[in-house]
Amino acid sequence: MIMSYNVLNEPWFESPFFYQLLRKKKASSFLKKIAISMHENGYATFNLNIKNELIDSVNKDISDALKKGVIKKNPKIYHYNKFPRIVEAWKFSKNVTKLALNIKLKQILTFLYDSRPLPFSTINFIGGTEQPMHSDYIHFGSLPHKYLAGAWIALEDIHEKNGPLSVISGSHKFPLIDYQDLKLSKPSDMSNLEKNYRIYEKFIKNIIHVKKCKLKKLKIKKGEIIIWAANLLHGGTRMINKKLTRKSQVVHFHFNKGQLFYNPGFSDPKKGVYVERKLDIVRR
Ligand SMILES: O=C(O)CCC(=O)C(=O)O
Ligand SMILES: [Fe+2]
Repeated sequence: MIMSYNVLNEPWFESPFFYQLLRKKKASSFLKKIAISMHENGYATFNLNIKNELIDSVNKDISDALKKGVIKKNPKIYHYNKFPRIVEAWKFSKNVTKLALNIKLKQILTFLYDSRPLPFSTINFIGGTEQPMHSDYIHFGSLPHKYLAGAWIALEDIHEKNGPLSVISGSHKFPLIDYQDLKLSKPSDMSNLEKNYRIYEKFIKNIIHVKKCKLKKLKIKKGEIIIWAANLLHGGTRMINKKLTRKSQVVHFHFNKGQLFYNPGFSDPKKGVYVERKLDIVRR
């Protein structure tokens, strides 16, 4: 636990001075386009020409592990349907690791955060999550703030019926919310954390309602990638056809500029109380 740590030094693409900063950057138009999308919308989608064979190998590794029953899952409270959320598959699959450590993705994130990306939490999905809208910042905090990104890779074509990821463009600029803002006290166990998290989810739902936010479904093709900024609201839409699959892999990244990574579920940032998260960084 670390007390009274307070620095405001956010990633440059989140800065109000973004366009001035961008002008000074030497980078390809591809990188600049992604930075503009991250600044304006809080997410970007692109194609890095990931080999089809690699994706098929990831799918096979996950399906084999499921058959053997050797997988580790997210806690129950984050499951909203029968489909498992398989965490840390990189520990048994070289292909999951290879995908998570994609060099071009690393270059993009390094440019955006001006810092070395630290890939630390992989989740492999078989079906759509149907997870309500949320910001990953309620799960993973950093100091300085907002050194967090998500990268979501489609392992098959994503379309209307298999539960695409949806985002609220621009919501990364909404104020950071923690449990204390909602007047919730520190949970003593998972069941209390669940109570808090459900209240958080309702709060986000209300925000979306009163602000009349529009959800955008991102129907991307196999091999394409979505990245999102720390505070972007996103979630899994309904799987209209429950018989389908929606294979995808998420990697969360913190960055080397972060001096402390914390678990907001058990922290009280405004009082300077942070429960540190030791990163289990994806490595070969
Ligand atoms: O894939 C989804 O539907 C949601 C995943 C997600 O929110 C996450 O991994 O942060
Ligand atoms: Fe998320």
